[in-house]
Amino acid sequence: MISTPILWSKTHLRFSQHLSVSLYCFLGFSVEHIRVVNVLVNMDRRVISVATIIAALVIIGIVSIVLANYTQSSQPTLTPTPASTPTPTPTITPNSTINPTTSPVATPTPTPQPTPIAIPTKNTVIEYTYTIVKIFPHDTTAFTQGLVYDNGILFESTGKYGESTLRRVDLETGQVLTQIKLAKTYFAEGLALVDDRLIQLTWQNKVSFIYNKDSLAQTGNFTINTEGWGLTYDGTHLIMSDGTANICFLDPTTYQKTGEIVVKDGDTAIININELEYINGSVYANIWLQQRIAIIDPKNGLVTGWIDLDGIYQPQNDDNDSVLNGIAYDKAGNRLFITGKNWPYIYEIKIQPKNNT
Ligand SMILES: [Ca+2]
Repeated sequence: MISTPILWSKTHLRFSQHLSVSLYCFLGFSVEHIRVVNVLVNMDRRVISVATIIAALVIIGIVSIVLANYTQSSQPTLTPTPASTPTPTPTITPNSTINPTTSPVATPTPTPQPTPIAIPTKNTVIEYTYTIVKIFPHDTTAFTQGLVYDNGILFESTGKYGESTLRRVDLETGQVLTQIKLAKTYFAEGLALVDDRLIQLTWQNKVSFIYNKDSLAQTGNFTINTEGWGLTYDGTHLIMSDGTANICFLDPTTYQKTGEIVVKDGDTAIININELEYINGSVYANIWLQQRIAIIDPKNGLVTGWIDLDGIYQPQNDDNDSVLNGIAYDKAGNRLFITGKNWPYIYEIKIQPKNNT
């Protein structure tokens, strides 16, 4: 008969043995080691108890470690986030618009177009046409060689030997208000107004006459070295043509030549420059026997435009001398007048580039 304490001890011993074996198997010990343990267990109950306690503590520790690992492994794995690649910042063009009410559909950005590079031309010449604003009467006996407007009055120089005159004409009625006749030996040409002086050229007489603009009384004369064709005044200089492509500048007081330009359309010299009118920085010039007016830059002589007046008036008698000649400008009223030799009309015209019509 086995006493209770002994039975407990044996039971406890077997439990401890199994526990130790399981523990050491778990820990990976060899069977040889298990036998050693059994030997140790059989040695002493106190050693067995201590071993049991150590085994229990070890099991608790292992279980704790396993549980801890399990808990850790059950946590979401924090995958290192790869370094974010810089996202290109969308470029906001100045013209792009943001509409918060619409879906963010990318608006095509207009492709910038290369700015056309203006290639300066050597000489830009504008072709003008005209419209008639008003028609005024004109004396058909007036062989117009010079025309100037001043405060409602047209001053006119007429040519031909034996017929040359200087006259004051009422623009509206065409009535000749005052007139002087030149000697038969003079062929009158261009005319300009400098303050209260009228300057009248002669064709081949190498002389110019000076008059009071109100009385038309001659107050003087001066010599010119070329033929006289057209004349105008820009406020600083008298500007004179001589039938060639040359235009010269004269001092308006001494009448001495101060400069000269050659009228060219591109590389082509324009000869037969006839009656002149200075208008807002340009010199407008009739070209003898042509139905057009040249617009000339007085700084360099280059033609900047042509006014095509073809068809504005056709002489009835096929008189080849009755050609376009005579330009006057009303600066205050911005009115441009043109006429011709022995024409029955003076035309107030407006000009505009042909490509705008
Ligand atoms: Ca004129």
